[in-house]
Amino acid sequence: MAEYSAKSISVLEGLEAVRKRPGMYIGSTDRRGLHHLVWEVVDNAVDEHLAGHCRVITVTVLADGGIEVADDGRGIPVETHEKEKKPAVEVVLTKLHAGGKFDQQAYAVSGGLHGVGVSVVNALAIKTQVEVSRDGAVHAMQFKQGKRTKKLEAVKTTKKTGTLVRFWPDPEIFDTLDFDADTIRTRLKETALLNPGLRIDFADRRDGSTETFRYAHGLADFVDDLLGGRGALLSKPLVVTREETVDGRAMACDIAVTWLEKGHSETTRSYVNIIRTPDGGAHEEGFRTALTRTLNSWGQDQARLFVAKGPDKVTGDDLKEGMVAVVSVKMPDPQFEGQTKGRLGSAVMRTFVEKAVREVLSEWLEANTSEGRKIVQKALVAAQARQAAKAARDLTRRKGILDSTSAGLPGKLADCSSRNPEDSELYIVEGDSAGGSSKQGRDRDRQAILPLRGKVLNVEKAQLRKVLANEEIANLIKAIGTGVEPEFDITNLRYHKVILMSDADVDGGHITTLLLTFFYRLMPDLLDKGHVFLAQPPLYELRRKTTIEYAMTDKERDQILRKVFKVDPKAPKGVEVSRFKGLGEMNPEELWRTTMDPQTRTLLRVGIEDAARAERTFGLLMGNSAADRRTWIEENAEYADNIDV
Ligand code: 0RA
Repeated sequence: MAEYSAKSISVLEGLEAVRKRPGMYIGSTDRRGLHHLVWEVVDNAVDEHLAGHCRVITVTVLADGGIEVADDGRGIPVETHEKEKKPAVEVVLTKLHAGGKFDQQAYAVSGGLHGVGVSVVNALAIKTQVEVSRDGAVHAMQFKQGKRTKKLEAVKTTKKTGTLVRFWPDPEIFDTLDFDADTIRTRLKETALLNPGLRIDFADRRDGSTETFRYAHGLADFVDDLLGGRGALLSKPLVVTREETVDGRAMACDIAVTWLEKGHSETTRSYVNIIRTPDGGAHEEGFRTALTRTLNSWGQDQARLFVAKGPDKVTGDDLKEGMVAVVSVKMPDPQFEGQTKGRLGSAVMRTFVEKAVREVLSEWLEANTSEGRKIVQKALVAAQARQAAKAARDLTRRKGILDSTSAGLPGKLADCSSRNPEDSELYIVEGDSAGGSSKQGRDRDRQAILPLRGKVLNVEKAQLRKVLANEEIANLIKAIGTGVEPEFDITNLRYHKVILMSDADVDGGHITTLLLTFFYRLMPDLLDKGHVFLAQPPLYELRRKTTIEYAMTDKERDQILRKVFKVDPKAPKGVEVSRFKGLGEMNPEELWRTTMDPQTRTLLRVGIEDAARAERTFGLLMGNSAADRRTWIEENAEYADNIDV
């Protein structure tokens, strides 16, 4: 970086313009604008850090509502400015756009609102005090509404260097003078996360609180922070760092990325010269392109483990699911685009980031094969779900299900007489014979039955999207009434309890898994709001004379034999132990008594996490001779709320 002196500071215009139209310089005069003043001064100090001269920045909200920002940088130059015949620091504080001249090889934060400079803060403050430690002394001066009230004066000696700016926003300008500690804290934390090694101390004298932000690992720490305790797919984030001079311009990119172990929401933060780019742009595009291309071609090479052809190809959207990433780039003179200038336009950055990510990721994948597979696997599940969701949407559109005026209910639905969704239940029953006995055994007022044909739903080896394109599922969507995402509308829900009732065997397990995957993908709110349940038909009936008990598991059977019948489970004398083979075998009365009577039944409420697990199981079940439903439910029962309704 070039040496600075007073003569390299250029001069543009006066501060009257700023006071006349503050919005032009800081966006607004509300809370947001007020806080911009702080960012402006802090960003100047961060520039000193980026130039390699500042290690600690201290930000203090004073007891009287003023703000103090101190850094241990070089200090704003104090010698006389040749042209202005004033101390350089005075020029910096009183002339618009006057600042250090950064040459093309360097990058700088260039100020909070795109480089308006600390003079804007001075113009909009009722009082500003500056203390520059430099050349062996502390040099102080003071301003009012941008006008000098005390000339620069060396007030004491010091060996240190640095700049301290203390200001009180002008009540004539701002709608509010109330600095929000949380807003400042969040911003300072973000600044520290983006500048590994930089320490930022924050103090709020109004309540005496203090905090220090310092992150040694930079963006990896940032990603951890964004995870907020949620489990990550990778043992540690993938990190890409590169600095290079391209056509004489210094470019840098720092990226950290991981994925949520569970969950689909995407969090990507991107920055250019520490300025947030909420609308992304060239740097994000380069990152995504490299990610998609590299992972796809690597996945295909991996002994065709991830068959990436045709519709199963991983797209950028699939990789976005559950992604948590921070993309921070630096370059001189970045071009911003869009209405709010929130998008990076500079195309050189796309190429630069793409190349860096491609090279680093390729190498990383060679060394971290199993981690790489996890990423591709997750994206493939997303790809499949995306295709399934599209198929289901196309289907429901075609059949006019989402059109609330064509309210035709499926013929197979045996509806309840109640029209109040709150006390209505829908039993989704596998198989015609179980459908028959549940229709007879139910409480007709409140319980509706929708039989689904097991045969049609034999999901083995079938793709989710094919399963969803079938008539039975269309009936299900009609019966529930809400439509599917993205048109899903919970206010049209026809039953507050949607209960899946299927056999405790492999087929039953498949159907349950399929239905939960379906709900998870296309009606997630239904799960989130706790409307989905699993019925729990018993496995055993235990009978002695008029005493009848039911057991859900082998363990429960033995417990009941011991505690209720007081017999040895190994030789249950006088007790008839019979095993239910399937729902279809129970007569209507038995089905009511064991599984449907709200007084005695057990329902498992399925949470969104259980369904997420079902979705993963669904992948495993495809083409696999799978685990039996009971094992599956036993595993899931730990997580599902075991509630008696
Ligand atoms: C102009 C030139 C130099 C530093 C600064 C401004 C500067 C400004 C601020 C604002 C807050 N803290 C600051 N620290 C430094 C370069 C000085 C040199 O070459 O020694």
